[in-house]
Amino acid sequence: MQCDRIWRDARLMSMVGRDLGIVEDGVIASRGDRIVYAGPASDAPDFDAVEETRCDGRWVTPGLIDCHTHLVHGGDRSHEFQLRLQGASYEDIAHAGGGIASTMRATREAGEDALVATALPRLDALIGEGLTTVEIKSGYGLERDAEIRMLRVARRLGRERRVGVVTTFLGAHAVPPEYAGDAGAYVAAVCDDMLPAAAAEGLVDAVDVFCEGIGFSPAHTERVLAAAAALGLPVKLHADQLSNLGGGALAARYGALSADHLEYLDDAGIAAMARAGTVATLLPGAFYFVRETRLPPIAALRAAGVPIAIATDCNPGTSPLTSLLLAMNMAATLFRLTVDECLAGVTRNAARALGLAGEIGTLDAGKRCDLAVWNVERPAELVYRMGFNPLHARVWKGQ
Ligand code: DI6
Ligand code: FE
Repeated sequence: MQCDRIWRDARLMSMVGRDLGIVEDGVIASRGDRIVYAGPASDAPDFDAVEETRCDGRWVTPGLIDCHTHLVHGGDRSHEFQLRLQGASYEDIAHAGGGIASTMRATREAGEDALVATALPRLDALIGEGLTTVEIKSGYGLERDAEIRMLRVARRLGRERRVGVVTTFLGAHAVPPEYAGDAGAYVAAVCDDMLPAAAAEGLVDAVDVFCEGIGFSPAHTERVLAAAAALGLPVKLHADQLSNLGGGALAARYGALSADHLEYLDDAGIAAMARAGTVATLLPGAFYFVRETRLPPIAALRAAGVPIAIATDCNPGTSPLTSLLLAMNMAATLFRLTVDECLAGVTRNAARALGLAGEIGTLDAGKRCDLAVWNVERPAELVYRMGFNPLHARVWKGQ
């Protein structure tokens, strides 16, 4: 059988099925950007490959997927970090005109090239750890042109680097100063002007809302979700992060791909998400950075069979994190996720949170040939180390 590339002598974490899908003596073959075979060497067809790579017994996983980031933004918030070290809370800072509004100002001032230049080092850090797909949100422009610029930058990052980029419109991230005190008017602008304009340019793969006391009420959130649905766009939600507003259940009602954060998610929300097949995306970097003490309801999510994804939430205010490996370690240590759950969270379930379960996230014939090859002895080592990168090689679309 003809193929372009073959990887032999690999130990596979295929992530097919419910666990790690381990294959001890494995082979992967690709044609074009697709996997044509991934499985035991003993069952492999007789391949005639243009190029052959010996993995010398190394572990191979699907390329890692970060399904929730705010990677594109101007400036940083290290000064607010210092204020928080002196006792100010995230909400105090937000109410004093800092927080998302301060990143909004820096993002509006930055041109497209500057936004690309500041995002690239963050993207490169993720890629350097085996990332092959990243979701990138808007949400720091908070006006039509600046939101569109952020999404254009996100698309451009996908041309500057060999990586898949999935965009999310998050115009409803905060009420900008022009609409202070009139969230309803801003939501109308989001629904009637900003979102349709961004979608018309093909810049929107999904729509997200920050449903929170310091963000948007459930009623306003629902207007944005309905506008997205009317445009045929999938939705997701920042839900139940700092308080319980029923965000998980609201997300489920709109068939959301994912509901994210979820520290305050309640039983009704869990049941609704389970029924809707909505992924629970956990963001342990934000939990750590804001020193949250309330844990997401892991045991109940597990019991209900809600798929769990893990992401960096890379953003300047609450999670300046550019390591999915560290996010996995935090999910294990802080949330007590198992090694299998952590690895599924950055592969199979992250793919599902992006609506790409048929395309990426497992080593399976027909999927995109996105691989990470690791210098580790066993799977747990990928979750166990902190600040050490054992990546040996990364393959995107078969190359
Ligand atoms: N939740 C978060 O944790 C971030 N956005 C959101 O909706 C925080 C964004 C920021 O503070 O800049
Ligand atoms: Fe976020």
